[in-house]
Amino acid sequence: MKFYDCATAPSPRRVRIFAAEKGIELPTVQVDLRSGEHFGEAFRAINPTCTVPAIELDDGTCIYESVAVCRYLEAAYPEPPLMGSDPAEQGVVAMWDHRIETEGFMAAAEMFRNMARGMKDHALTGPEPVAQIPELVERGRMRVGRFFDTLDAQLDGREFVTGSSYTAADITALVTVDFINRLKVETPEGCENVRRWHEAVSARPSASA
Ligand SMILES: N[C@@H](CCC(=O)N[C@@H](CS)C(=O)NCC(=O)O)C(=O)O
Repeated sequence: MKFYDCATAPSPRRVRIFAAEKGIELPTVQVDLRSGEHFGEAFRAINPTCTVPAIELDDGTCIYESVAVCRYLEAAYPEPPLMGSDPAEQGVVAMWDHRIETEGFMAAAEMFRNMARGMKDHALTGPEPVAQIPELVERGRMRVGRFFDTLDAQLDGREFVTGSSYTAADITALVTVDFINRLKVETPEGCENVRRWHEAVSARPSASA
C-alpha cells in the first residue's frame, strides 16, 4: 500500500491519526501541494480530484476522500474499532463524523480558501481556477462559531464526541479545531466542554501524527 500525504495539510492528518490509533505504519509518499505536484499526470492517475489524502493498494485500487480511506483501514485493521462497535454506534459515529466535516471542517476551509494569499484563484480544490469571494470569509467565520456551539453541546456530559469511546468523529473534530485555531480563531471562552475535550485528545500520542 502507498499513502499519499502532505505533512502540513489537515485532511491527510485525519488518516495519519487514524492509522496511529490502530498502530499501523503506512508507507508514505509526500505530495508537494506548493509546487502543484497534485495537478500532474502521475498524481491525477491516483486521484482525479487532485487532493490528498489518497491510498493505492497493492492491486492498484486507489481510494481517496479521508473518510473513505479511514473506512478501508477500519475494515482491513478492525482493532481497535474507531467507527463504532455495533450497528447503532456505527450510525452515530458516521453521523457525527459527517456533521463535523461539513459544518466544521468545510466552514474552516471556506474561510481559509477565500482569504489566504496562496489560495488566490484556487478557492476550491481541483485544477480549474476559482476566484476567491471575500464575503465568504465572514460567512465561514459565522459557520465556525455555530460549529463550536454544536460541538460544545454534544460534548456536554460526554468524554468523547459520541460517548465513552474515542472514535473517528473525535479525530475529525480534533483536526478541524486545530485547523480553525491555525486561522487565528480561538475556541470561544464559553466552550468549556470543547476546551476540556481538546486538551484530552491532544495529549494522545496519535495527535502528533
Ligand atoms: N474531502 C476531501 C478534502 C481533501 C482536501 O481538500 N485536501 C486538501 C488538503 S487538506 C488538498 O489536497 N488541497 C489541494 C489543493 O488545494 O489544491 C477529503 O476529506 O479527502
